[in-house]
Amino acid sequence: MPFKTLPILITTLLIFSLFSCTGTDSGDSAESNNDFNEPLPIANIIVDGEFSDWGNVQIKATDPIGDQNGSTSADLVSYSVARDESQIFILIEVDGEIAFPLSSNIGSSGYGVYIHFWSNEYCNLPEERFGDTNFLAAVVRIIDGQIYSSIENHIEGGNNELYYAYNGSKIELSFNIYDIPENAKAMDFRPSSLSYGPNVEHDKFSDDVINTGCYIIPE
Ligand SMILES: [Ca+2]
Ligand SMILES: [Ca+2]
Repeated sequence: MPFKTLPILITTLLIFSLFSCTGTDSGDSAESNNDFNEPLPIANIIVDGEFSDWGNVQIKATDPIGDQNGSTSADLVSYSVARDESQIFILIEVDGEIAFPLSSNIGSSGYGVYIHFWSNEYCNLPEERFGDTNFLAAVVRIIDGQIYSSIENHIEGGNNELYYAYNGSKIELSFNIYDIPENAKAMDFRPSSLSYGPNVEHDKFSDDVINTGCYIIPE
């Protein structure tokens, strides 16, 4: 019955076109190495505030310069991610210098990365994203003159160890690979500069995973 099968055929072609665009075409954004369905790069990173160990790791995504609220310490420029057999590493670069607080006229502030987990390998199907409470937040912030760091586990609750070191315009972070939830197939990273209180001062990467990219989680 051609009149019945035609709409089905059109729908199928539309769905196929959609997947062709979002799933396999990675060449649209010149600034970001946001290929989908790629593994986390492996690198020997030491969290020590010295950054030559990132030399072979491609920048994953960039953020515009000058789009922040407040000082250049809040202005995110790029981020990179890597792993070894036991740790996930994140490198964030800002336009100014990494600073705690972000500037002298604000109090509690710092840097964070929101890490979402997906049950498919492309981070591209909204219904496949784990629930909004199912993510990690890696946060380094200053409170009353003291810097605190933790990876807040929104899957099981509680905070785990987040290591950090910074120097000049960059800060590197690491956390244990076992903090990744079971059954997650892929993850995306949303770096942010953060401030708390009346003088809002921050910047963040796009909430669109098309811009920030996606990584397959190692088995
Ligand atoms: Ca290092
Ligand atoms: Ca920026």
